[in-house]
Amino acid sequence: MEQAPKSLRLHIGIFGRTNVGKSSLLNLISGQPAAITSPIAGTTTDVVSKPMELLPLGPVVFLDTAGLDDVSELGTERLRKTYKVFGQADIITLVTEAGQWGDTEKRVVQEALSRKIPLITIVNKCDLAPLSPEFRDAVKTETNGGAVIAVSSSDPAARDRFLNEYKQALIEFCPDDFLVPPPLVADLVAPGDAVVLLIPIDLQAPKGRLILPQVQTLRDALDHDNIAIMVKEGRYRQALDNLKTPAALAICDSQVVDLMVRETPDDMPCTTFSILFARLKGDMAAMAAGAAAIENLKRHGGKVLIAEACTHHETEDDIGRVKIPRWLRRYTGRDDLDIEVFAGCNYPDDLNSYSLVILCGGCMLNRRAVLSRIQQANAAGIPVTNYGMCISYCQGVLRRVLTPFPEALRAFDEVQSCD
Ligand SMILES: Nc1nc2c(ncn2[C@@H]2O[C@H](COP(=O)(O)OP(=O)(O)OP(=O)(O)O)[C@@H](O)[C@H]2O)c(=O)[nH]1
Ligand SMILES: [Mg+2]
Repeated sequence: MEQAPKSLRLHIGIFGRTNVGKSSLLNLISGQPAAITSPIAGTTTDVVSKPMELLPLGPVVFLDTAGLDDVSELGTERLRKTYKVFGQADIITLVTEAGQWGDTEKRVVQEALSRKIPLITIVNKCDLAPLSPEFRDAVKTETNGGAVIAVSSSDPAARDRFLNEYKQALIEFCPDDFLVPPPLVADLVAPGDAVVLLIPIDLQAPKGRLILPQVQTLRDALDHDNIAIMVKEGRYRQALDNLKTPAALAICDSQVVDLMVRETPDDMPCTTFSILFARLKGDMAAMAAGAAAIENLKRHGGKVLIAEACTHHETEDDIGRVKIPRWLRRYTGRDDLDIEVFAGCNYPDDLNSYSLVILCGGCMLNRRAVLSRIQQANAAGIPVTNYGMCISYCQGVLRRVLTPFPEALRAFDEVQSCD
């Protein structure tokens, strides 16, 4: 995590009056005493910089500043340093208290709006004065619809709930640049390497074309100067045998994953389009850990949410409505598994009744939307995975197709070893 270059970290500037609890908020978020706090106004003098990893968002750095209303002798110098942070921040967190909205808060909002930096307002010390709906609405109006979150930052018990709400707001409001996805295959193979793509052409395959994940992966391989070979699963072995230099990677549609794994030499990396998309659109490690939680369904049963992003025409052997439920029931040996399917924008607000959430590959969703769904599941403490990972798990080959991704493999093994 410490290796992530600074420019790729989301810089979050924390601003507000002296003594409002900016440093206490930083300490609550980081879960450690990163900044000195005290009841004396003007405790923070220099900017305190705290890098951390905020999953599923990624690497961030918090910049805790001196109060903007500091009128002490050294105040001018402190103000100069604080103002510099406006120039570094990708997102601004304004800390205030219930009912407190004066020149300082207006100045922060003005800086944010004029620099087009997204703003999240934290109403702190809610143990002393709760956030009223009227004040929440007033802040929303003043900040042009920015997020408003209540907290009591001196209370460690408030951490989980607050962090979940805060992360959801960061995912919603952070600039697009910080949602740039990792590559599809470029970091897995070298230019000139052969990559074999296994594409089943079954009844579900759309007439006359390939589906988006296949096209995107093919394009990525070509962009990185790979030799891309596309075959139906029946020609996979022949394609491998015909190559003078062994292929560096095979990628298959999850529905033929057991065939690919059976026919791929042990020392050749292989994976699935779904796994590549878990990384491209969301958080691969979280989804690998989520797949391992299918084991709990075997033991305890439960309710499963299948969330499909698009509202395609339902087919006889529909992946979300028919095939995945069938695989899950067969693997867990539970015919009574309660499976609910939500499609399109339809996504439940409350996930608490579910034991597992299975998202589709998300080819029609952007990274922000998938991360938001993952964070919602994380917040509810519900494991989350995707279609392809679920299929590979039920076929007993997920570990094999995760091997090109050590971090995801670790997350998967950790859950398995806890069982
Ligand atoms: N009751 C209550 N006290 C809080 C809360 N958050 C912070 N405090 C107290 O408020 C005082 C100021 O907190 P700091 O975190 O130092 O505030 P700051 O905004 O960083 O202050 P400066 O660095 O001086 O600008 C400390 O005594 C904290 O313990 C809260 O949620 N509730
Ligand atoms: Mg401080």
